[in-house]
Amino acid sequence: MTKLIRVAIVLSFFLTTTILISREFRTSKIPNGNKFACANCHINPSGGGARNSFGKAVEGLVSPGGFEDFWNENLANIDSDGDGFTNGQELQDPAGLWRTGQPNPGDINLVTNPGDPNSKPSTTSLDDINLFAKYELHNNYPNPFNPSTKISFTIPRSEFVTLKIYDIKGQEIKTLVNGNYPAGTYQLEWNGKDKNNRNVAAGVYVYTINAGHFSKSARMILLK
Ligand SMILES: [Ca+2]
Repeated sequence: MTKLIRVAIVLSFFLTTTILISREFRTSKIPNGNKFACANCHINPSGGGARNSFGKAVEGLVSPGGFEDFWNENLANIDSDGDGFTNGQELQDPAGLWRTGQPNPGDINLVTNPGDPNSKPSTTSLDDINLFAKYELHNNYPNPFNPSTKISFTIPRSEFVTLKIYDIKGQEIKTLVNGNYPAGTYQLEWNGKDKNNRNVAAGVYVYTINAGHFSKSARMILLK
């Protein structure tokens, strides 16, 4: 055996090992990973290949040296492929609570792929998770943030909605939403600019939604 072939064999062993560990790590951290494995993160439905939009969102949440759980409410709230259904809705775990090894919160046969815009939850699946059952102002993501963050809300029926951002003194900074919206979940992005399009200072900001009789506020932190 030539030295070159031996080097190639050793190299291929390490490459293969690295890929397998990487896949196992990622798929064990997302809901239903046992059933769908890489299909949730890759373009090829049988696993492997380039990452789809959900795979990219997952990868973006892995901290540089950290291997902590990243499936959580924030990732569940993102609509990776922009088809109007959050990752949590598509994976039958809207709150991002499910962990590998725990009982599945939804019907595993109704789980769709949050990276594929052609894969949408069925009507049955949406009924099961009671999609628009209540008013909700979801946590912004990321938080803390710089330079921008996403804020989403859910309304169970058509409402006139306002969503405004205030500084810690209660002064209005920006109106993100002001209009009629049909039932559904919506996501806005705040770019850290005030109503005059000026960058605001680092600090704590409050966002408040009013929709019908529903009102809720939450805090977020702009870091610079
Ligand atoms: Ca989606």
